[in-house]
Amino acid sequence: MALQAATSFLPSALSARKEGSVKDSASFLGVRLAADGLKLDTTALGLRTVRVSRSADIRAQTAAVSSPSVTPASPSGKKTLRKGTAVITGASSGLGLATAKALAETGKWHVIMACRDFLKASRAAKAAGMDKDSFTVVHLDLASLDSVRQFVRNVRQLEMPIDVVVCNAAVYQPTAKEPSYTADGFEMSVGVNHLGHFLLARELLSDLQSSDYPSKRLIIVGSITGNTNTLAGNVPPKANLGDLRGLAGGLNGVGSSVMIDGGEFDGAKAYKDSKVCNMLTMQEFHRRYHEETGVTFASLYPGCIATTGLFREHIPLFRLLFPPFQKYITKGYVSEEEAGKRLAQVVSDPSLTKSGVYWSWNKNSASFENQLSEEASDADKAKKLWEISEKLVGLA
Ligand code: NDP
Ligand code: PMR
Repeated sequence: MALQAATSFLPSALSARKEGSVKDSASFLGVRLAADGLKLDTTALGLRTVRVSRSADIRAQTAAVSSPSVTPASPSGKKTLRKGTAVITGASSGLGLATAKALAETGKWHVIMACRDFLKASRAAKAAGMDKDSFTVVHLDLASLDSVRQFVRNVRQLEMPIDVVVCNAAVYQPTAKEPSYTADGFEMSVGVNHLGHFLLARELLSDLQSSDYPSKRLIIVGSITGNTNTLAGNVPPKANLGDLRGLAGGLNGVGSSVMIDGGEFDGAKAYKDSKVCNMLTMQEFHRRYHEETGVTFASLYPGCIATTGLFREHIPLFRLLFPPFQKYITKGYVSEEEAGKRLAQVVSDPSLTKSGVYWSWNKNSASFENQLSEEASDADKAKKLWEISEKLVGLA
């Protein structure tokens, strides 16, 4: 019955699209969708210049004691690549865990699981069958800039090279009536998903740069819902950073808005805005640092992984209907395992070394370079976002 309710709305939404109507709309679990002329895309369905900082010195020293990226020829005469080390934030569930597992299973990667709940992460890795030598859990709470800085110190003490960093963790608060805040007073979704990762990525760039691994990568997970050039990205509330006046005011609700564009609090919009920030940040990193550092910067939409903990705060009816809706109606559904393989590809596949790309996968699970929306590819906005963000996290 409930499923029927969910499925019955959709043909009208899609047929409205087919007919190119600009007025038709459909409602799903209380959400109104205006399908106004959208492209239905179910397949996509402290370093301004790189300073060699003290941290880079530490990495350089540790690199001297760590194994070189290519070990000498074995008796068979074949050179082998050393194990890569990948830091993955939010590896205690969903996409992050599936990616950690996929990488660990190859035997070619050691995963640093950067998680806020140490015990949950260790248990999750064990339950996923990950070999105990294939991962290290290091505490990271992205809702605290102090925790991010502490994480960076801790991870350096492991004396492992850092070859890939994956900014994956996220919170989504679609039902929150009031905003909640990080330890530094930022609205939670943008604070965790964007600002915490911004500081982390900036700090670890020098470590990536000093790694001797052949392909060093910084990956920031994006999403279709932040891209208004897709049907999914046009489900209200739509992402929109406006002129970033709320962000510039500190997103703290004291004398400034908690929303990036300066509007009223909306948890679902805050998440989508944060994903736009993630995709803009990846491109700004690419423009500023790709040539200089050789690091590949990438983002992706892994598919709709409708079963993950991301929807934990959504109403129960949504959690019940969302997976079948995505599986049978939009066909955008992807399992955690498949999504993990996709992100693992962006981490390690030799054919995905192009920098500045937003990856997606088609129905046959083949990767392709996708187009970002106008806002998510706006270079001026990316620059402004970068400059405001570095002030907020204490880098400028
Ligand atoms: P999950 O909720 O399963 O995973 C999110 C992870 O983030 C969890 O490990 C969670 O930790 C962690 N996390 C949350 N807050 C913090 C914090 N303050 N500090 C450190 N870690 C934190 O969701 P998904 O796997 O679905 O999401 C992973 C990524 O995929 C996100 O970036 C999301 O935007 C993206 N994505 C997801 C899609 C989907 O359909 N699910 C589609 C497109 C993109 P804990 O386990 O302790 O709660
Ligand atoms: Mg969406 C091709 C259609 C498509 C795809 C790939 C997604 C992905 N969604 C699509 C369409 C629709 N969604 C339609 C037609 C509707 C009904 C109006 C719809 C509704 C909907 C809701 C209420 N969808 C959602 C929600 C959420 O709360 C999720 C969200 O926006 O989280 C931020 C969501 C999602 N839909 C997706 C994906 C991937 C999500 C999770 C978003 C994310 O992780 O970025």
